[in-house]
Amino acid sequence: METNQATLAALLSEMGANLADYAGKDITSTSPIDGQVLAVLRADNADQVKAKIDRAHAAFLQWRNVPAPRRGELVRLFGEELRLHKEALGKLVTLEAGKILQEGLGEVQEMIDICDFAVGLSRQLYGLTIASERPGHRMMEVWHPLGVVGVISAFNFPVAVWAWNAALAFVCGNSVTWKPSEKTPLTAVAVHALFQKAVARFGSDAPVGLAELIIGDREAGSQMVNDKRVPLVSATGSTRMGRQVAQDCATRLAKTILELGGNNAMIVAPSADLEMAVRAITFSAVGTAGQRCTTLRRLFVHDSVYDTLVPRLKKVYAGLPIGSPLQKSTLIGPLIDHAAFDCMQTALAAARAEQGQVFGGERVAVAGSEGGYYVQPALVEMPAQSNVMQHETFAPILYIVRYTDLQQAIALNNDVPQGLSSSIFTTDVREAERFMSDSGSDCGIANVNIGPSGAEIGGAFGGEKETGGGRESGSDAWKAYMRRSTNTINYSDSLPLAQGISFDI
Ligand code: UN1
Repeated sequence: METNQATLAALLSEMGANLADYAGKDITSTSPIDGQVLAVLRADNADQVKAKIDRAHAAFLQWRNVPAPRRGELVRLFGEELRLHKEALGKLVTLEAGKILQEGLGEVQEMIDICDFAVGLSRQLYGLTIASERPGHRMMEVWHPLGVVGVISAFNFPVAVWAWNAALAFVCGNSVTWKPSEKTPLTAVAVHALFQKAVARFGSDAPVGLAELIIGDREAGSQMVNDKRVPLVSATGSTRMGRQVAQDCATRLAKTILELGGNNAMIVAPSADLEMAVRAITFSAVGTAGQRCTTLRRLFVHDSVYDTLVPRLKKVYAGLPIGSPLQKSTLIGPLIDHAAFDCMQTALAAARAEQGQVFGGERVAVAGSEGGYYVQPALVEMPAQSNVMQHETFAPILYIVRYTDLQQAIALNNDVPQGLSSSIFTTDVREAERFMSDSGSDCGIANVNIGPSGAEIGGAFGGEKETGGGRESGSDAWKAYMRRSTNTINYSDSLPLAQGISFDI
């Protein structure tokens, strides 16, 4: 505890974050590494949440008038702060979320990448010109800032998810209020401090309140979701939470970007490069201790390669280095908490009851980290895609099912309530194309010869069905953060009506 707390203090001070500003008794940040308390913070009460949204709204009214390329300059400066403090923030992610150092750094790199993307975007918020049916008329489409964007983020990507949303929101002319997971408030405090450093360098045209951090529980989040000055809520987390956000926003007809549960599959076809498949399966099934929304959870293996692939996987799984994520050699860090461990054990018991053969899955003792929940990642051979496989369990459990026919495997890929990510390993171009075709995978992400996790920020990120349907990050995801205005301009000296209607007065 002493060591982690000393590390925490050093990291926060390097990033210019002052924990005294947040000290309190409401929200406890616990390190999953050893289960020890890192800090206790105060929660914002209803008045404080309201004041933050007030400030964010006032900031929006100014920020929308700052030219977009200038807005991009602020995001560029923020990207510089992230580059300078990548090690510190990455390590703090490790300390508070339990990711291994490589993945903590990777998460900060995703923030840097989206900043770069957003800076370019700040000069490319393109609209269309449209042919008018009337003589002497011009039609065009213009994108305008939207307002305060409310962001709800989860513990497993405690800093990158905010950045995907915020970097786009800022260049689009919006302000942002952020309600991070109660499990990871410290990383949010650090990011907020780094953003304020960028604001200080930027100058006075960045209004106070451009970025507001709301520390609190579900109630604080709910207050933000229900505030009519927040036209867009972007929420990442459980399907249960997302359903509530969707209902609340629907009541006031606000927009949402929902990034909810995933139940991602991979098909390993007869022609697959099995060496590559083993590496991709392992990274996507056990990386982040199975706690990514893109984690590989279901594996469909063709009958002809099953007996080669599955024993190889078991061999790799048996040798995985499990331990403190601060140790360079570790590949599997802890689960976030005791509750996550219980969910994993419940799912494994259900799998056994459904005739699953479980390999691994037990708790692993790590010396010096007795309070942490470390597990041996589980491989579960299932006779069929049964009930337990319909659910996302946020832990490293990989269910394996044999298949004989590609159409059947694609049907299994799609036969779950979630629709985030999917992949196929094949060197047969016909199979690859079928998997990505209109009658192929129904997910937001469909990959060939890579796993379902670890997406780059340049593509639109999100999924269908219970995953929520929203898209964040690259491509044209920025459009969700703006409002579209269609303008028709008459530069003639007559007033012809559309559809040829005659209306003489
Ligand atoms: C998440 O787990 O919430 O594709 C997001 C990936 C990461 C994002 C994961 N870029 O795995």
